[in-house]
Amino acid sequence: MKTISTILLAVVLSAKAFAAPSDRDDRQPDYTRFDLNGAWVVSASGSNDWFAATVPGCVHTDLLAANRIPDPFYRDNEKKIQWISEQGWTYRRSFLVTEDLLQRKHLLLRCEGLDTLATVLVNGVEVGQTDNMYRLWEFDVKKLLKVGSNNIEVRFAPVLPFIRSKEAGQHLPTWQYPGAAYVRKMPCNFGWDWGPTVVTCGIWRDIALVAYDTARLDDVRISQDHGQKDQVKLTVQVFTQTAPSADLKVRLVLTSPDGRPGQPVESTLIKGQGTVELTVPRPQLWWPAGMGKQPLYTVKVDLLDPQGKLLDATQRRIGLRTMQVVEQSGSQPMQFVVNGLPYFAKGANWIPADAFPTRSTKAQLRQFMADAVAVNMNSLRFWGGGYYEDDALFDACDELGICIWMDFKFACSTYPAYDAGFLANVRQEAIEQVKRLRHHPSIAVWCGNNEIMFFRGGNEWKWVPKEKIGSDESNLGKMSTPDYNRLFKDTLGGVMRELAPQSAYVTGSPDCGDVHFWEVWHGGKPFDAYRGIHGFISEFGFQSFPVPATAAAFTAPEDRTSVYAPMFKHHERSNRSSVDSIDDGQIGTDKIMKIVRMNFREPKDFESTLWLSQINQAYGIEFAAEGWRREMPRSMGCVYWQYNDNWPSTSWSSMDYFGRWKALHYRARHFYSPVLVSGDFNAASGTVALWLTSDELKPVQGKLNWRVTDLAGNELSAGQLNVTQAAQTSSKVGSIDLSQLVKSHDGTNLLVWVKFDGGGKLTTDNVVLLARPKELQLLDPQLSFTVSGSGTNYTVTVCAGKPALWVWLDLPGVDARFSDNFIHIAPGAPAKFSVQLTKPMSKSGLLKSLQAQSLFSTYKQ
Ligand code: BMA
Repeated sequence: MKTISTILLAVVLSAKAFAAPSDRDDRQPDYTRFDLNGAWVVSASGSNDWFAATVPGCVHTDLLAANRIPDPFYRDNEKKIQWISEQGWTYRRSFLVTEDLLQRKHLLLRCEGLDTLATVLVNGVEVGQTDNMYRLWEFDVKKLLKVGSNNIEVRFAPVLPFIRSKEAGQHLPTWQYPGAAYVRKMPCNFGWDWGPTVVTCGIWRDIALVAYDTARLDDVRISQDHGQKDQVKLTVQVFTQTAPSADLKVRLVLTSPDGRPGQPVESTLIKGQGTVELTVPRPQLWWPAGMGKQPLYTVKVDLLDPQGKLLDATQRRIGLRTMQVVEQSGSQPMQFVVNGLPYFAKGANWIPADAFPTRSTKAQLRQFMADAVAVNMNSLRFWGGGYYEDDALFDACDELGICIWMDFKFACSTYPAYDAGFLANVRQEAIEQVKRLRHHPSIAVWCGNNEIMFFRGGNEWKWVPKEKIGSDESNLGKMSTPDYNRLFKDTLGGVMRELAPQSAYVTGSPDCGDVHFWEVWHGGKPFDAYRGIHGFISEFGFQSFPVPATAAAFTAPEDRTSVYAPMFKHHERSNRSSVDSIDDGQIGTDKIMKIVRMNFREPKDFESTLWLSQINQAYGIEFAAEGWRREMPRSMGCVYWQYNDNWPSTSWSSMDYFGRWKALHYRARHFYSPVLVSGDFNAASGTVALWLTSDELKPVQGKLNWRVTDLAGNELSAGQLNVTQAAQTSSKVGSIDLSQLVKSHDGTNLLVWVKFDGGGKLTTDNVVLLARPKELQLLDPQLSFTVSGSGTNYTVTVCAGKPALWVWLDLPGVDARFSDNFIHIAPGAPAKFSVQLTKPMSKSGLLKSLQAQSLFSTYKQ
């Protein structure tokens, strides 16, 4: 291991590289920024045992990199690392300051994210204390710096003792970790019912020295007026921080989506503020994915002194669109309206992609968003128990057309809304986040919180002083309406009205008429219960086990014998919100297995249990989604819980921690397809109603074919319909009378194959089951495949000798992306899959590893 002196030397030397400002603008404005990210050292506070640290980062990832702790995500190592959060940690580095820099009038230390209770010192002098990981902190350090080497130290106090003492003074009713709501720190850091307890600390976003002389830009606020035909008027308000006497102007350039800059427009600032109006003729509107394109305009803002010298520069990338949220009223569900058109929201709930946020790269975040569009989603809800996500995630959504339901980060707890200091802290947090993010066209709605006012089962949460709670457990988790209103309506709502009046804001989910429906998973009801719910369903879900490769990443071979093996179960959290809770994964594992057994037959081994749990999850969510899409506009949103994972685990996700698609993610491509063909079997009449649901903005025309086969694949009946489906509608387009066939063959021996041929992406198919999958008398599908291609790109054609349900390809041990999986294949109708590999592979190598499996192969025979 390196000694501390070599590390410190390396840090000082590398600081020289920071003499050039990071590129805010290539014309070198007067406002300059000197990056202090990179190599730091860290030690347990008070112990002088320094080791290398990386900023941005956190103490857990630094300890891991220094080989001082085992991988927290492996087996139950999580339990062994809880000590980290009980003590303080100090980060330190040195940096060089030049004479020139010291001459600047304003010299600030800018910390864009300190997690969480920090004391900041420069050259041994305290410059400030922080208590909110979501806020930006700037400290005037001009008087403290000197030419040559300087040092900075950030001391993090442990939050656990702090919240314990607060909680002892005043109990905060919560579903979260006790007292966690006292600190403005990512709630799921303390553990959640899908994630580990890793209470981190550290410098988790950029840190820099910034310098300017006369003035710098503070805020750029852009509003759009779509009131006139064929043009959009932009009002750009510019706010600066400036010397009172400074005489300044701004120059704005609007660049069109194809990169052509418009004429610069200049305006003089009065008292450091100014407004510029721009007109966009023939505007290209921004649309959610599937409804149109995502053209992005750029507003470049230069701040100039009277001589035209560039003081500061920034830019905002915007999309031209109107977006409204219509809250639920009467039988009209809550819905989104973009550019005047209501649309059905198809998506899932996003949680932090890693329990250690700084490990997620821009490329990974973008891939996550691309994987949403790839399965025909147009919406993601950025859930309230995480952190305000990185710019890169919003940029990707802007570019790809994913509409964001943006929760402020409050979840499942009461908060000290009676405390003026707490409210002031939150207000500042909201101001900064709204300023940072409001221009993103992808943000469809801002929302105050997750599940606070109305918790599962519709209970109102009231905040009651400790002495009144007494031993009455039913008072736990309650907050008074005035407290709720003060925080979510007045404070957050107030910031929205002031700073983003054109953005939609709702106080909480689900208290704007959206629905969190948990009667299936938490309530133990069968999937059929989804048919009894209507509206905008913003949460519902069912768990599955991870894919075998992911299971292998967090377990030892002996843990992979049963889903009840303790180390495997350790990564199932449904009935506990932190590592200390009593349940050990038993209840959640039982829930999965109970519903798997209700719908499917007994799996043959450990791996088959994993796959089958995924097929079961996909089966349930597809059943729900089809129903809600079919009844559009009675229902206008289907946003399942949950999109992703923050560690390798058993959870509600459709894509796991490593970005691997589970069966549900593959099936989402089908049940969210722009045109959905589906069937609804009525056992009483023996008929199948055929439905066509279209999200297209133009009428869709094509042929709908249906075939009925037995489970040996013999065709028993077939038909065709010519269908025209009006734009954005859903209707029953036909009905098949199967009463005779049901009598002669039984529903357990029949399948209805439906296909709508609308051309290209409008061609879509489906299978209608007349019985629970468990009852189907499946035969060995005799799957075979042929492979063509080379290197990293292959096409696999899969044939089935008998009807094959939920067919998937797998390449154990190889990183591959499949164009599709978990599809139904009829005899005589081969299916093509494209396979993309990260590393080239020979055709013979591929043939050796490639496996085609189906529901049948998961069963014990
Ligand atoms: C919801 C969420 C999360 C939780 C999930 C599963 O209601 O808002 O808090 O993880 O249910 O229980």
